Amino acid sequence: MKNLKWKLLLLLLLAVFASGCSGQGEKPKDERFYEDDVTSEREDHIVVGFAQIGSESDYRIANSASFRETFCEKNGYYLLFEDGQQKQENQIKAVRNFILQEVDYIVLDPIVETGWDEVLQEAKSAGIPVILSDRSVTVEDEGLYTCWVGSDFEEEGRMAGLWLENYLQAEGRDEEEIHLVTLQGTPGSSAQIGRTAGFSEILQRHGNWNMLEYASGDFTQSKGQEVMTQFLKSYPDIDVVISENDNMTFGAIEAIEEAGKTCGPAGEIIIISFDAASEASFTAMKEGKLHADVECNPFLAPKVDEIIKRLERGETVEKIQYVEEQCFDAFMDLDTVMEERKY
Ligand code: GZL
Ligand code: ZN
Repeated sequence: MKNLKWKLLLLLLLAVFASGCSGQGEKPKDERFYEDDVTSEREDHIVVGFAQIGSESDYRIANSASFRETFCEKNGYYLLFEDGQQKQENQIKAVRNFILQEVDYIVLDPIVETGWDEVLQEAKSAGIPVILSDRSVTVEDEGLYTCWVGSDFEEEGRMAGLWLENYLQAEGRDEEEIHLVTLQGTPGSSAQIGRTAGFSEILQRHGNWNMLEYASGDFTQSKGQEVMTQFLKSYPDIDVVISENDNMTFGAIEAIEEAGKTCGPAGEIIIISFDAASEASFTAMKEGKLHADVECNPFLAPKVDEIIKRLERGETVEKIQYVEEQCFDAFMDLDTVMEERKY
């Protein structure tokens, strides 16, 4: 019996040395790059956790691609990318996960403006800087985030209103009673709040502009089509549709055509959109189905990259950093515009 015991012990010792798992041994390479284990990345990468909203629109797809392209290994980054699937609680969970993993920076694109104080306080207590990208937050203490880089949504709304003002003047319709409806984006999101407020500033200047109704299409094509169908049933005379993003616009165009009506410069209903973040929106303008599209620049990652590099050098950064944007319309040389842009 005794002999057997010695033999078993010997076998066990051999097994331990053979596998080299004395506990201190180097982890096999593939395990080192396991998604959730970023500690091994710390030495030579800036570890960034990005809590993205979802994939609800062409803008969002372009915005996510911008982050994946910019925050790559050759740029000195290790990116943890979490898709919130359009739910705030998923984004909050993602931020808590980044804190647990002790990332160097958290980038957050907050789906709505409120409900972030607690989790941003946790990030601050963990000493992790938070950079807001695209949409912004309303919090008690502005010190809970380092800075926000994105669009001036109110300016976007004003640009849409001014474009309509000029167009109606040019058409000799500046005294006519104009009936408008608005497809709003996700209620409470910075883009929805800003675009509605900015357009409303111009709306107030025209007693003959009658806004029949605001309703949310949640920035998606299907909801946009559903709401536009409802609008067409409720109002026999719609002169203008303000649609707070292109995907809702594509849905609205379908609904208008299904109702046997037409829109765009070639049609009877004026339609103005936001984003201009995909080829489809420029095609809609070239086909005469869409009058104007206020750009919402999705390529924010290079700006966030520049901010992080400046913070790494110990520099301070401005609290708010707007990206450049313009209003495109069907009457421009859109072929040239598209050549100059990324699509
Ligand atoms: C605006 C962005 C909005 C886009 C929509 O910066 O947050 O969210 O306008 C997207 O297309 O869904
Ligand atoms: Zn009318």
